[in-house]
Amino acid sequence: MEQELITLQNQAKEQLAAVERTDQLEEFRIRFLGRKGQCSTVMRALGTVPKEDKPRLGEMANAVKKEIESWYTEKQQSFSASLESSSNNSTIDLTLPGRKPQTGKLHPVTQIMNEVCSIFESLGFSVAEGPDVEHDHYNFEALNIPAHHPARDMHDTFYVSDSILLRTHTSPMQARIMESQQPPLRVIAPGKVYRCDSDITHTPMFHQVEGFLVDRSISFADLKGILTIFTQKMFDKDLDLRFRPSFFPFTEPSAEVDIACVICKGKGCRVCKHTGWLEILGSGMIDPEVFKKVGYDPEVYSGFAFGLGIERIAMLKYGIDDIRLYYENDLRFLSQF
Ligand code: 2U9
Repeated sequence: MEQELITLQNQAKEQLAAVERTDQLEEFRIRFLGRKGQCSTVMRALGTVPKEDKPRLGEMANAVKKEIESWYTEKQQSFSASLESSSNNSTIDLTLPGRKPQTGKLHPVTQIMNEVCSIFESLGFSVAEGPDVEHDHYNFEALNIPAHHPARDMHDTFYVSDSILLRTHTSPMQARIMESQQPPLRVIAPGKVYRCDSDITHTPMFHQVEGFLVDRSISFADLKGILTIFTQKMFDKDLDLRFRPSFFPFTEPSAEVDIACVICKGKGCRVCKHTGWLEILGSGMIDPEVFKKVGYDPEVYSGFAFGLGIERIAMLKYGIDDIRLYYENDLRFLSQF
């Protein structure tokens, strides 16, 4: 019995030294100190030893059990201390709220561009994209912009060579389509355009959507109908709208479309320069000269065209007064949209 107690003490010491995790410590407790563990087994065996040896062996067994219990408690305390110090010293604070991952968003100009395109797509227009670097024939000549027109001046247009330039509008794409396809046609051309201009309402590169519809018997009423639906979907269905006479070389008659100021609702403010109106797009019936240049008979076909600047629409929609903010890549500005 004496030898058994010494072996039990040695085994417990050895096995506790090998314990590295709390689950192993719990297994140790059950094995040595549990109700059916080795210490209880030894205590029960005391009942079978001779009466005269009982006090001595009983005292010895109690001492071994106490020793094992104190080793176990010591190990348990060292585990909780190291757990506490690792969570105190660590750079990870498990009590902090989680960090929100930074997610990207579409640029506000792209958001408005997508919105404009999807409104026209819902009205049956298809989308065509063309080259940013254009031939002056498609950018000017085919659109009835003659050689002496001021838009052709180097102060307005970025020339790559005598006859190659950065497109100043997306209409060249439509001239290309008219040259190669027959009516009926309903097409919008979204994309980047370039003009030699820079101030709070102009950047040298900006985005446009220009569109046209050509068929038999198309009238100004069709133009008004489509552009009214577009404006109502883009802004507000109850917004007042007006068509104001204007001039473009490629349309006759031409009209600019104004909406009641989105800021002051037509009462007059700084944004609408106290007129109560904001110009949002240009439009008109396609000039018969444009039809002749692409080989359509103007006696058979008629159509309307329109154009809008995306940055301008985005500025009006979001109440931004400096266009350059869109291109400064300042996330404090961009992340608001
Ligand atoms: C073809 C014939 C005619 C497209 C049109 C406008 C009127 C227009 C401006 C709006 C603001 C450009 O971004 S902006 O400066 N555009 O006012 N654009 S009619 O006319 C066409 C298109 C294609 C074959």
